[in-house]
Amino acid sequence: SVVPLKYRQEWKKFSVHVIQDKSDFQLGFVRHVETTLGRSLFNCDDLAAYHASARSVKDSLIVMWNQTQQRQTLLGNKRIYYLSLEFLMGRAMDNALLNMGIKKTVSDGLHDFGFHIEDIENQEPDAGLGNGGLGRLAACYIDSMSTLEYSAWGYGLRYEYGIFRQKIIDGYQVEQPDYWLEYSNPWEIPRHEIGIDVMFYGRVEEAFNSQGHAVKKWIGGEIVRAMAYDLPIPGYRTTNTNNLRLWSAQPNDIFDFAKFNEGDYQNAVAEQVEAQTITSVLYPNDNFHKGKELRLKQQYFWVSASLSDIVRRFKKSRRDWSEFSDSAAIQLNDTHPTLAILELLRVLVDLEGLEWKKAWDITYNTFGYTNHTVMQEALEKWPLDVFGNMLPRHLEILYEVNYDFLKKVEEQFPNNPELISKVSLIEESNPKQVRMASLAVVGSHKVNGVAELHSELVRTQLFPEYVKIYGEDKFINITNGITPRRWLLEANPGLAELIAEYTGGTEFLTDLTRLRQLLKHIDDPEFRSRWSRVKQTNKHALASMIRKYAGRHINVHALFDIQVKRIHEYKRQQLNVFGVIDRYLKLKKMTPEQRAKEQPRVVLIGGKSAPGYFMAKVIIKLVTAVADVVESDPEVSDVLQVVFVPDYNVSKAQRLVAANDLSEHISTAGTEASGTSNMKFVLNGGLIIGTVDGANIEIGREVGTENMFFFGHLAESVEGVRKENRENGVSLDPNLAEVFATIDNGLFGDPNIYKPLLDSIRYQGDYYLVNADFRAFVEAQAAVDAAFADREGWVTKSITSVANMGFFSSDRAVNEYAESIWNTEPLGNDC
Ligand code: T68
Repeated sequence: SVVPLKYRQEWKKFSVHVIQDKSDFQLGFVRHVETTLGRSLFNCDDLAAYHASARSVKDSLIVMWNQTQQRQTLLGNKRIYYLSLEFLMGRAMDNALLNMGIKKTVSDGLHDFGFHIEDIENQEPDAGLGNGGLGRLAACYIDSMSTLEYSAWGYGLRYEYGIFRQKIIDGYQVEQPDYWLEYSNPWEIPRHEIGIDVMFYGRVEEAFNSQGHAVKKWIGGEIVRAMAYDLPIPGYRTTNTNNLRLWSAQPNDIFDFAKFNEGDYQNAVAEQVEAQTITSVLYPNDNFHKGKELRLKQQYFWVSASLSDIVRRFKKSRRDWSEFSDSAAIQLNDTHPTLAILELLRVLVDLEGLEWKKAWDITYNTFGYTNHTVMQEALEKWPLDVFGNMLPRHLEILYEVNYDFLKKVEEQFPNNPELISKVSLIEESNPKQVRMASLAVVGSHKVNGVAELHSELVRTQLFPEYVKIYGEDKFINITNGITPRRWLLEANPGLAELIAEYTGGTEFLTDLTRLRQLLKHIDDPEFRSRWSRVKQTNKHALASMIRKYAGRHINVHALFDIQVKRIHEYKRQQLNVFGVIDRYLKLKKMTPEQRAKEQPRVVLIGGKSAPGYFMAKVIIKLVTAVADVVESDPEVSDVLQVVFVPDYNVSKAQRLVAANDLSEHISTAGTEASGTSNMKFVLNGGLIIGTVDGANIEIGREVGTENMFFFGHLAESVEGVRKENRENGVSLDPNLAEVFATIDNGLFGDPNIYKPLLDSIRYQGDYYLVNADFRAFVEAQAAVDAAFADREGWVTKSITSVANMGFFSSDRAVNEYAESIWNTEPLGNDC
């Protein structure tokens, strides 16, 4: 299939080239309108213009992608494979234009045709293939891996329905399907030629190979075909364009011939169509494991297709198996892809005929595992019977791994049955369960947490026995990071421009520590006033977004206080809203003169609840009810506004972070592994009110605790408070008691709606320490008001914080992974 040398000159005359100037873009644009879309200048609306623009830009991306893949293959460096069940990408267009450095070119080109680039970009639906932090982290990391010129691929699933759209009806969350592919996805390249058959169920038989050795054969199962869709991931200011490969389950021509022969044609076809459901929908839970069989099927489908692809690529290089882990590093983004450990063993032993010991060493050296939570309810476990029925051969392999592992443990720590039962890969419960986190630890050469405190808790609370067995060095910390391209340049172009002017160029976008240069100008009145003006402009922009999506007019001169993230009891939006009610009650007790002296505040709360998470839905209802009461009370609405931001997603996040004065990261200490939105908000010039949890701690260390509003119990005292609550009951803080009384009295509608939420605190032990942290929270909010009243002081805090955020770039994080887990280096600009 290779074009012979003598024809290549001719071919190259017509090679597509990357967009250089306006007319390159326009040529592509018009060609796509008139051919791909089959339209003309008589019926090209904004949507068509978006699709034509995207396709014109994608043509360039594909050229860059092809060159990158050829170069990477030629150089033969180790490839990084980032396996994540979620990639929360958001929109692609603006990011591609900025990374390729052609935003102005495209904007001008569109303008010449009578289009405005913002309107065109607004046509793009978010790629919402993730729930929250974990999925967005994967998106930031692939951006950094491209930008830093690592040879890297992401592997995930191409869900037809991403995270649901959230409607608020009568104050309640209502879920609607997110059919993001409705008008097709112009950024993807369907790879019809890459189809991989994945088997489920069936049985294992003994057979003999050509050398007469006994081997296991997995046969007779249901087969589903995985088809690849590729998304080119451009780096910033480099042509290095990595690949995100998403698998889609396809109906195929592999038939149930038994049924077919019985004349049951329709059912044979129907089964194939049914197979497609594997990739139809993203599971909408965050930090919660709900053992659905289809979820396990998704996981194996994705893992099997990805590994078969990785192994095929390795075999093409004709290197010896002993070099596999020098040629590939596979990172497990949480336990969701942990089956990959068993699958690689199966491929190496059953299909490639390697000895067990050799296969094990290769596997162990290839995998790294990132843990994202220590909360018990989020840890993946699968009932042994479900597991063994769907993946009979993998269960055998699991037993073998477990046998070898426990034998070693027994040698190391003889006569310790308690230890053995704690670390076994199988929990002897009823029913028995496979412990996926344990398998991930045993099968990976490094395990990392995502912030210092979290990594400490991983070592001491989650896996202390494994630390004893393997030693400390296997368990490391890599604090999360965010990409400054999306979260500063794209989200806040005004601030990025100002920073560029005062740090001597745009280098800070690839070396975020350069933000420190801003400190030199901290006393410069011109710089300070421009800093404030940028924020003010962003607040106006957010106000119009809020008008559009929530129908509320907000006061742009008030302090913007924002809490946006998944709704979860541990993230404690309920603490925020109780604080708001407390503030409201205090305002109501004031005279008009007193009220006029208060610091005006707009409290914005947004986020999705898992559809089956009852308590989270109650919290949303309470926020919307409080918002309505405050809004319709003319006595307070000048100094306090509350808005629930519906359908929070990545593109809305970009607007919100740019406009924040204050953001809330107030999880019960020890529960939020890292948080990453905390980094985004501070990078955009806001301050944090937060608990001593996750990455808040390190942000405080970098920017200075005098620039943060910390409050609440520390992680080490949480268990003590819980115990005290269990034994002696919860004694409510008087102000919180008043808040509860107001709710019970019906100010926010039927009190029965909120009773479960209130009871969980006052009668059921207050597991999340809402009561225990309430007073400190209210006091910290008062400190915020006082600090904001000193506007100059606040600007100083804002500039100082931004200047010290360099550490939180995902470029730094990815370099740490490369150095301490993947053992690889960037390709370098040597080509
Ligand atoms: C988040 N985890 C952590 N999980 O909560 C957050 N879970 O502290 C951290 O910053 C972030 O990961 C990145 O490390 C999640 O987002 C999930 O979304 C999830 C999804 C499915 C199942 C379990």
